[in-house]
Formats: sequence, structure tokens, C-alpha cells
Amino acid sequence: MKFLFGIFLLFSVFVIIGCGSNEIQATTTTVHENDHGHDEDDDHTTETIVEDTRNIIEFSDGKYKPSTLTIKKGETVIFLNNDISSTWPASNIHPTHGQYPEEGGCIGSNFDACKPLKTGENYSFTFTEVGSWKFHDHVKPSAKGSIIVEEWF
Ligand SMILES: [Cu+2]
Repeated sequence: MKFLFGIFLLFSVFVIIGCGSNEIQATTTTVHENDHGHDEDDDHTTETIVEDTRNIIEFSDGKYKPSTLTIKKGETVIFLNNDISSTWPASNIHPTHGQYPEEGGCIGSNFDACKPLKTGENYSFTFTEVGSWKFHDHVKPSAKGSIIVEEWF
């Protein structure tokens, strides 16, 4: 009986691990609703996280796809590496990375993954500056693209 319970426990662990994967799917919009509130709680909060999957730039076959993406100010772009090679998206101009006018990051601006993304890894950046911002792969600078950030009105 103990042996059977052990097998059941092992199986449960596999199921939990299987469900724990946190992959971004390019075609679906995921809405997580997480209600922490109870009737007796004074601070009833409902947290809704919406993953907007429209703004994904995929890196595959050595290219960024799409290479040009138009977004609104304050939106987040996710760079997702689906290539067998690593990629390091960063603001132009290589190698100083200073075009995007927000300081921080590791080289010349805040728009910088600051490390090579391995297969399956992603880097997200929220654009708060309106303009046309070019980026490149710091590992292989011939791969490049642009993010066009527009006002809402
Ligand atoms: Cu670079």
C-alpha cells in the first residue's frame, strides 16, 4: 500500500511539473484572474494580469520577425528567441547602444537585453519614448529591426 502511494506521489509531482511550464504562445491571449479576496477581508483585491501577445518579435532563422513593429507609447515588446543560436537584442547603434534616450541598462541605454538570450528565453522592454527606435543583435549585428512608438491620440 505504501508502495502504491509512493507511485501516486511521484506521478503527482510529474503532473505539477508538467503544468508549471511558462511558455509564451504567439497565437493566444492569456488572461490570469487571481482573486485574493475573502468575504471577511477588508482589503478585497482582484488582480488581473493580461499578457498582450500582439507585441512579440520572434528571433528565428537568424532574423527578427517582424523586423518592424508599430506600438503605442507605454506598450511592452517581447523578444522571444526561437532560434538555435543565441540573440542579444539592443538599441542601435552597435556597439554603443545609445540611440534609445533612456539611461540605464549595461552599455548605452535601457533598451538592451544585456546578455545573450538562449533558445526559448525572452526579453521584454516597455517603450515610454515616442519615436522610431532601431535595434540589432549584439551577438550578430547584421540581424536588425525597428520599433515605432506612437502616441495614443
Ligand atoms: Cu551592439
